[in-house]
Amino acid sequence: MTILFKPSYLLMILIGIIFSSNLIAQEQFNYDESKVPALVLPDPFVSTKGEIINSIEEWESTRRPELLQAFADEMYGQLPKDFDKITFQEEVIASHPYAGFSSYKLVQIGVSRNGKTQTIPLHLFSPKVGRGPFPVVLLISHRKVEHLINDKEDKFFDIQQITQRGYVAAIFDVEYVSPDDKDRFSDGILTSLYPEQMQLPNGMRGLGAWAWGAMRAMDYFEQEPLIDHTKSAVVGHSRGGKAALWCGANDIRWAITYSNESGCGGAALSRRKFGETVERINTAFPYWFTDNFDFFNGNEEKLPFDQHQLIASIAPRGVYIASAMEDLWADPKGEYLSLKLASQVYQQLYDEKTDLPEDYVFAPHFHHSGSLGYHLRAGQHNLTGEDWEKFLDFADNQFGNLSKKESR
Ligand code: GTR
Repeated sequence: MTILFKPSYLLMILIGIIFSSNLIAQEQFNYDESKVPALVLPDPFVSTKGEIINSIEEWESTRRPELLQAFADEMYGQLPKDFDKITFQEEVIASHPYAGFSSYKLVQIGVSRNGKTQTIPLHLFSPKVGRGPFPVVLLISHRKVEHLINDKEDKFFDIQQITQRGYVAAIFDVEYVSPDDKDRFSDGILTSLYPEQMQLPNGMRGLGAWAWGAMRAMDYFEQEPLIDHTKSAVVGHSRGGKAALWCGANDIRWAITYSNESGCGGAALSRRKFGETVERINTAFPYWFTDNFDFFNGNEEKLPFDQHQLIASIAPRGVYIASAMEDLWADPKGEYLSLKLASQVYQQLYDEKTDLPEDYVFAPHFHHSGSLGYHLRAGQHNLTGEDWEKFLDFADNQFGNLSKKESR
């Protein structure tokens, strides 16, 4: 008996210590709106040389490229585009949990550069109803794909809803591009294909590699007759949502970019310092961003940009930001403000009539307005069936797919 009691007693003490130290750690972060500093944000419409940007031409030839360059140099690292060869090896998998209404194909994407090859498995579920070509949503996943496919209760990758609404559901695990691990992140393309990036202070790191991986999936979509790649969306949750924004901003082949609860380093404005901060993210996840980003630890005001300008760089294509009420760590209000500020570029340059409200309401709500979408849902940090439902509603509108939803 004593032997049995001792470990559980110790365990309780241990849990107590972990719980209280976690509380202390959380208390160091600001969750009080009144403590958010007055925001002085860099202007999307003024170039680094001080020129006023008045036209689509000036935005696309000057401002957008210089913003993307600054984000690459200081935050996400370079995004190499060159490789020697890409191949797609397909295998149809007949037996799977969604076989009643969906076909499963596993595609091995092989990318070669300088005599080395990286292989990335891409999983595709396509609707059995309808003939296609189908629109596609790609999820950048840092969770194990095998689990997501086999656990039908987990809607993180909602295969049933996505395919039954007439979309191809595609997913890859970042493990095969750059493992989501401090000690192993360079084991993927940063060793096999782009080793020189590791030597550069503005070199590619984890998040950039994941964005690169999504771009290779798009290379596959472009040549696959089952897929209408002009109706494509890249989706990421949290860390994946940061990578999705970086991907969507750089690669104009994506019609919609979805960034779910991406917070610091994603949709949230860094200068608000609400919830996770630049210093905290660089300390906990030093392998996500380029080395230069460390300079901004506790120094957010010195950033030559803020995250609204990353979202604006996606214009005029679709952008959707989502937040959850219990996810203060990701700063829901900061995520919304970024989108709202980015909407100025859609309105003033691209003449879009977006009408995202001025004031942020901290209650469940959504706005789908032209190319821009937002929702705040009740509950915790996660990607859920409810999020997918809103995402697909927005995509239906963008792609004129309303009939598919109605005929379900
Ligand atoms: C947290 C991290 C966030 C977010 C999240 C996630 O630990 O601080 O930036 O990316 O993980 O990916 O779920």
